[in-house]
Amino acid sequence: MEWFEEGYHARWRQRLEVTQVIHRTRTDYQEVLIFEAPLHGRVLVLDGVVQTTERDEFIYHEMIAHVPLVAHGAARDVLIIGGGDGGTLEEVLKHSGVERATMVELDPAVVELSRAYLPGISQGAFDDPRARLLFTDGVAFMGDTDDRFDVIIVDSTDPIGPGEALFTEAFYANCRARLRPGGVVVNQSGTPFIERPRLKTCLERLASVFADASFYHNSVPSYLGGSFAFGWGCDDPARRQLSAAALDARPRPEGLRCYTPAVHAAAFVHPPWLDAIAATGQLP
Ligand code: AG3
Repeated sequence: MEWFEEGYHARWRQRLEVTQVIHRTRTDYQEVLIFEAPLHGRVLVLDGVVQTTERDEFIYHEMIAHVPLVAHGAARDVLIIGGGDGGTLEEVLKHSGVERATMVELDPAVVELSRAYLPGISQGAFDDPRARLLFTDGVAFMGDTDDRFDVIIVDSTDPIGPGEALFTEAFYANCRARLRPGGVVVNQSGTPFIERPRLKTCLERLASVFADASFYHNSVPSYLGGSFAFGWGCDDPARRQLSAAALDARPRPEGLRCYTPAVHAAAFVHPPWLDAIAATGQLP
C-alpha cells in the first residue's frame, strides 16, 4: 500500500502517503488501520476515516478538552465518551483539579492498539490513577449511570456506524441529566463546509435540550475540509461568553501547543458563512 485514500466524503477525498503499514485488523466493531505517513507520523484510521495523527492530534485534543474545562473553571469529574486513542484523556488529566476522568469506550481493541502503536498520543494517561476506563456502549452508559459530571466530552467517530447514536436528542438529554448544574457537554461536529447539514442538525438537537447551544472551531489539518466544528451545550450561557482576559485568570496546564485563552475566545467567533451553515445547513 503506497497511498491511503480516505473516502468518508462522497465528493472529496484525501490521500496520504504510506511509508509503512503498522497494523491492520477487524475488531468486533470496526476496521482498524494504523500506518506511518511522512508528514503525519502514525495515523489511526477507523472504518476508513482518519481519526487522529501523531503530528496534529494535539490541535483536536487540546481544543476538545481545554475549551470546556477552562470555561467550566472547577471541573472535578470529567466524562469522555469514545476517545480510545487516549489523546483526550491525556489533555483532561493535565488539569490538576480533575479528580476523576471516566472514559467510556466501546471497542477495547482501539485502546489496546493505541497503547501499543500510538503511545505518544496518550502519554501514559491510561496509567494515571485518576483515569477510570469502562469498555461499554456510551449510549447505554449514559442512560444508566448514577454518576454526575462537570464536563462531558464526546470524542467519537462520525455519525455513521457505531458513532451514530451519540448524536441524537435522546443522548444529549441523558448527558444533561448527568451534568451537575452549569456543566458543559462538547462533541466533535465535523467539517461544516463539507458535512452540510450535520452541524445544523447537531445544534438543533443540543438546543432542544440545553438553554445554550453553540459551537466553536479550529482547523485540524488531517480532517479534510477546513474549519472543524465542536458542538457546545450548557444551561449557563455565560460559560461560553468568557473573555480571553477572564479565561487567562483561570488555571490551565502549561506547555500547550494550540490552546490559549485568546484562541479559546476566538474559537467562538464565527465568520458569517460558518454561522449560515450552522443555521441553515447551507452556504450563504
Ligand atoms: N474523532 C473525530 C474524527 C473526525 C473525523 N471526521 C471528519 N474528518 N469529519 C477523533 C478521535 C480522536 N480522539
